[in-house]
Amino acid sequence: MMNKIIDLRSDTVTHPTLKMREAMMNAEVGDDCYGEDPTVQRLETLAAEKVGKEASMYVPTGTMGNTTAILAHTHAGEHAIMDIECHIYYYENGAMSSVGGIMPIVVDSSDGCPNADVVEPYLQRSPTRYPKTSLICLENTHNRRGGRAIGLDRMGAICELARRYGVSVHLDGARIFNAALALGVEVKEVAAHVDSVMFCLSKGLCAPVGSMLAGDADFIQKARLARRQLGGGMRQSGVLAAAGIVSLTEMTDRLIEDHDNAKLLAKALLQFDQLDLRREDFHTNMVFLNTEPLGISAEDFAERAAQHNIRVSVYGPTTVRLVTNHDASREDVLYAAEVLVDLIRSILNRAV
Ligand code: TLP
Repeated sequence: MMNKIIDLRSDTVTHPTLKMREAMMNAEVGDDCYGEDPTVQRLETLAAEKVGKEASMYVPTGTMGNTTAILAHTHAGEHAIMDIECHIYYYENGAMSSVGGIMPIVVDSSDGCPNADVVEPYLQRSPTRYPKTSLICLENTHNRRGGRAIGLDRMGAICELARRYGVSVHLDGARIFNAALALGVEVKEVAAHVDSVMFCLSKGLCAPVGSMLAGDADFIQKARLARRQLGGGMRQSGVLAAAGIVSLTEMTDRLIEDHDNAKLLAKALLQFDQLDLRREDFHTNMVFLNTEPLGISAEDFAERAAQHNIRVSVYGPTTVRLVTNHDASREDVLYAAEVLVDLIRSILNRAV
């Protein structure tokens, strides 16, 4: 058994690279609440350029980025429409409601991008008799939909509808660089039709901390007030932003390795017809596995994998998620695949 623990729970487990640590040590800093941190300013300019927006703001987490966006786009008592499996609804502890007074309308769509014909009736409702719907939230790549990269045609359709009704669109693009890579387009194109986009530096891009929220200058001004309300105004945050600059300048192209490794992992698992996996479902750096055909819970599967030093995350009673990342090399992933294949084989053999 390999001594090293191969951690495939998430790409959030990645450690900052040596270059990041050096950049952090040498970062020029100032009090960012006075607008005086040159490293944060460099990061914000660079991030805005990358996604083709006027301005951007550095936030400690993706969750805070999404919440500040919702606060800046809406008023208490309004509705926001989103996919039922999206991170904002599923994982963010109701921040939009508890902090922003926003009521989510959740819709179900197999690829995670709300369908225009399902959304339109909400936008047509009488403003005097119903709450106003002021925001649509999208997610790309879509985490709980298998790390799926949602096509630009799908995003375009919902953005066009939103524009027709004067409704804003926010994109949770935590993994927007993975999406662009999988779709074979520029990151700017993925963000082109949305009003705001949040993306994370701390996932596959390996920064220790931090996400960016981008949009037009007026929107980012409002978002800065919302960030302060949430306690997200930071001081000499250039120390952290320095790592984010390395993320954006040196780490985006390498995400292809994560995608390739996920495909290797998926390929090994595809041999089990019982698992009902489909090659076309592996878009980016995630592999989801249903443990039901194995007759065991996801919890049980994760425990057995951990006994072999492979860490996976439990995503539901019978759903396991594996995420390839910078800290698990191709060899590590091939080894993990071998272990998991053996494990699944032994479970299936015992079941007959
Ligand atoms: N996702 C984490 C967990 O919270 C599930 C993970 O391991 O994938 N949007 C999306 C699509 C995300 O996947 C995440 C984190 C976030 C937002 C929030 O980012 P952070 O953790 O920085 O608040």
